Amino acid sequence: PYLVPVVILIVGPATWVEKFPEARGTRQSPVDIVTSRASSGGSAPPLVWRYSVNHPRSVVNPGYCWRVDENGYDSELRGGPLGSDVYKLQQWHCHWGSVNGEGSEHTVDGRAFSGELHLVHWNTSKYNSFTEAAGQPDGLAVLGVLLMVGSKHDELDKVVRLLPYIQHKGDKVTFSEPLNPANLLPKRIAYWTYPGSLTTPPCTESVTWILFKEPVQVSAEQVRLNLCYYVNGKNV
Ligand code: SG7
Ligand code: ZN
Repeated sequence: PYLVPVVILIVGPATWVEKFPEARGTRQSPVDIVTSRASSGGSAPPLVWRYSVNHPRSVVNPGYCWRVDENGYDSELRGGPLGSDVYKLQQWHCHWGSVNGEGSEHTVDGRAFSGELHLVHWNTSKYNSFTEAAGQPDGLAVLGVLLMVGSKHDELDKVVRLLPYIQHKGDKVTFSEPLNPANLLPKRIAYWTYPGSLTTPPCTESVTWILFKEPVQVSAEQVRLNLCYYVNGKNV
């Protein structure tokens, strides 16, 4: 079963509205999930992912945080709230805060987490490219994973180990070991879902958000290394 949050709070930075009119829209992300107002999804089909493991991936420094590009290989997400369409994994990235415990974009009953991982997929059933899909109301599906401090995360550590090599904007390195994005997801599949937007400009209202209820643990050292290399107190 999945839950749909009913009340949506607009928390995006107020000034984005001037440059990006869409930031004034009615399905802006992120939101605070008010668990008492979330409704049960009833008989939604199961959410299914099938991710490729053995293909070349790279991690880049886009000028804030990091992003792992899937480089066009086939990794699929379907089911759940996505109807009959198939979505393909494009990239995944993380958001961290300047203060440990405040980095997540979504909050749950007002509570923030240390960070938030986003796996960005686009609708290949209806659109021809990521760029085209990113402008459509059913174009993107993002899996959100809340990160909290606890034990070390082995899969995420493959990224953390490369951070020293991408310290400057535009730097990019290729992984020398296979990665499995499925290892980034929590064990329990229960999630909240709602129609929302990109969380950064241009804030396009093209994202079906699927936020896992169970947070995933990363070590304090992993959070520290992420904060120290990229965000400098800014969470983009
Ligand atoms: C991050 O979040 C980046 C952006 C991403 C944006 O700023 O990962 O992607 C690139 C290519 O740098 O924007 C269009 C897009 O994926 C918003 O994505 S998010 O809503 O999942 N946070
Ligand atoms: Zn994101």
